Amino acid sequence: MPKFPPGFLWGVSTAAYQIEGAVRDDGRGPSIWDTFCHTPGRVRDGDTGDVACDHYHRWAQDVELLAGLGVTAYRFSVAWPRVQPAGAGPVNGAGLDFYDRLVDALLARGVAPVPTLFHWDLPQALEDAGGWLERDTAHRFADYAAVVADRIGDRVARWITLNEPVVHMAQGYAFGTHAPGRMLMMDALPVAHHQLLGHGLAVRALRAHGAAEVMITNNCTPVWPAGDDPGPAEMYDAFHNRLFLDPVLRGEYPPLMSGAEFVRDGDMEIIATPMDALGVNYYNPTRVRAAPEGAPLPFETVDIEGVPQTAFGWPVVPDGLRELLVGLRERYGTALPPVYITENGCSTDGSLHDADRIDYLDGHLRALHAAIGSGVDVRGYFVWSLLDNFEWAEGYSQRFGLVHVDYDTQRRTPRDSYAWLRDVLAGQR
Ligand code: IFM
Repeated sequence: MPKFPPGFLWGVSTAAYQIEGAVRDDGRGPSIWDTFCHTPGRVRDGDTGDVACDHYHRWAQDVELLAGLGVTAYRFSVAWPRVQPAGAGPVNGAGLDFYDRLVDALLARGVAPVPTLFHWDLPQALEDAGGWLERDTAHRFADYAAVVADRIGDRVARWITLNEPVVHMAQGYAFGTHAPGRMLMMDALPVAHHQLLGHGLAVRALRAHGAAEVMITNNCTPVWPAGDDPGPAEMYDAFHNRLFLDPVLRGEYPPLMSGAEFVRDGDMEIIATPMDALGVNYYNPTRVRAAPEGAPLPFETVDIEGVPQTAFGWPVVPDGLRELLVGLRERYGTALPPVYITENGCSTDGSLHDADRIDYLDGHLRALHAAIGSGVDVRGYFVWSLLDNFEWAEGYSQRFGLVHVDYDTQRRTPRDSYAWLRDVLAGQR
């Protein structure tokens, strides 16, 4: 593996609902994912995050796995319903204690904590009041950000506000395949705006608490037209990428948001509050063509053929990461802050001998190195994920972990990819 720049951050990522379990412990309130999972037919095999990887009780063992891997950073998410069970008002000290202990344990092992404040587990009480369709949720999010920063901000330098707001809007509110399961199609657009407003307000709240580096994490994809007409691909690009990048980096929306009455005077300045970095999650490019007449959206995705696929059926295109990063630099120029790849990884058949994951990571790291070589300022890379975990609507059917989890016994067994990455990281020191 070629050498990455000095000080480059090496990490792995997880998210609260996907690993913690303990959904009723120590005062945690219900989240939209608890409700969704317990609604028959929503999640494959009726799986829930009730226990997940039991990380809430086994966190110390998981910190040892991180230390053994030799990462210098760990991206985890804070469960809003653990900290503020009703999403507003009373704070649950026991919930904060959990993250406080985790941060201390990470620092003791030389691992920088990188918390994400929202990775989709909205407190159910806020959803009952309208969720992200309501502007008030943005203000509640900023209050919650301040509560968390007040407790662990003295030891945390880098913060992520939201994870993949496009996925939460599209799957949660437009198509109904994720919690909260609403099917509003284009009427879900206020969810984009209110999440971004919450992001901007949270950036300000975190700064007021002395945060050194604040970013948003977006899911980004290079978009490839399926035929001669670039129109559908441009529309998809606007919906998936630009809707969440243009406002934070340029202070404006792409035309698809024109005339939206929920965008108020002053909102764009808040949303464009300068960030110190941009988090990018990359999995694969997307090929797009026009949808048949009468379809609810004007575009549809098409399989990318002739390349390997992950267990999820996602195409493996390592160079797409280089293409994406170079494209972002061309599009945003000096407005593009330093980038962290905050997720990249693949699901496999679950075997401990995961040569396919090693190939995936090796290819993507080389593509990342090439992007850096062509001048994109990338400061770190996080593998999704440390452990096999609850993969949302797919339940436990997709295994993304460097470490295998036996869900009957909660036994953790490092895969071949864990040893491979440990050796790669040793070579980078
Ligand atoms: O598991 C998810 C994660 O929660 C968000 N990014 C994509 C991952 C794989 O689907």
